[in-house]
Amino acid sequence: MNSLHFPSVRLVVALLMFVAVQGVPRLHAQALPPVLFSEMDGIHFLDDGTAVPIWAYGWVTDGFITLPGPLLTYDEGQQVDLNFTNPSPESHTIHLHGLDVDQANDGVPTTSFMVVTGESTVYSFEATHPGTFLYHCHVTTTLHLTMGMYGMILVTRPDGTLWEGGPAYDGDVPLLFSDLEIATNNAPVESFPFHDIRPDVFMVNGLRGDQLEAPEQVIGVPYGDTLALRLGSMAYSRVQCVFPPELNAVCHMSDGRPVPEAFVVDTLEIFPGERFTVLIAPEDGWSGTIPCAFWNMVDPGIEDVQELHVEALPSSVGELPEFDAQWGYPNPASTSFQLPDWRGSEGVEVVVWDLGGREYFRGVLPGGRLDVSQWPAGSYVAQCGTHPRTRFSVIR
Ligand SMILES: [Cu+2]
Repeated sequence: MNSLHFPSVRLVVALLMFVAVQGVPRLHAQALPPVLFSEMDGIHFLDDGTAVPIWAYGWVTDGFITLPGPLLTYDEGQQVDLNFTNPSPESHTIHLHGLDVDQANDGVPTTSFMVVTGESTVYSFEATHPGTFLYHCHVTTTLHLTMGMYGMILVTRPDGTLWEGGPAYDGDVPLLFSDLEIATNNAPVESFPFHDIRPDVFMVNGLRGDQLEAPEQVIGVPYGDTLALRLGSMAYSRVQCVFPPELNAVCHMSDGRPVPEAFVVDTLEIFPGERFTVLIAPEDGWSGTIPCAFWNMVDPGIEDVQELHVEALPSSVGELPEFDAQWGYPNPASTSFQLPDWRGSEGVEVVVWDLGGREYFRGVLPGGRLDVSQWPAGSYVAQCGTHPRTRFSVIR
């Protein structure tokens, strides 16, 4: 036996004793700031299994890119440093569409800068206004957009209102419309004028058809709850959504600002780059769909219809314990729920109550992330140590 390769029995015993005394060393004790990256070698699978080449954004910690890119969420008033690195073969930017940022941080190449291959940057801005926004690459824009370089940004308020003094609601539902032309993605050779792109795949959050019926895609609404549909379009099409009257849909915001007067909406037209915030408070027990038609912008006509599925959740019998706010994300949650990042909350016990005030969970959570994948649908209230109580919903 070669002692260089096999540690002595004494050393192994010493190591085991060390582990027994010290416990397993904690990994990832320090969270690094999240970094977005861009790549040009991704694949987006359609519902029928077709593999479409994409250029897109992803989190460095995930190691892969997605269409659409990750949802970026900020609190109103937050000073944001958006880290971006570009290891891909061409230059890209992040244009913060609709956000009030200064010219240097706007991601428009001609007026600020491009992030060339191998370079990194930080886009700094203050999230001054709550609302629904978008981001996308602004290099050879039509091409880089149709290849998949876009995502949604939500700026929300910890107190669960749409804006200061605005209506209260119970959860956000990001809905990003987009489309692509398979032939272009298969052979991305040059810049296209807008009218040369004729999309043949029409998506909501990168999905279509039956994919939108998957449990985690269905918009679950507990009785009595109000959800904020965050509708934004990166499509080349004009999107037209029809809200059944049972949803009691009211449009409150457009392009990241409150509309002068909220209006009941039955048909909503969303042009490329536009965003709307629509509150829905479905009638008890109502389940159904919101059909969204994609209209060709060049030769007027409907190309495709995708349906958003809304499902009533079980009746809210009983009462929730008192809560202070609705912080944390995503809300509603289906797989996991991230509690707010309270300073000093690491290692502190978390208690969760269900409807009726029964204690449903108690424990210490690394990183403050609750695994709710096996929890029944419904509303919950969580408290971490002596921090304020936060309410959230689980959907199935
Ligand atoms: Cu780009």
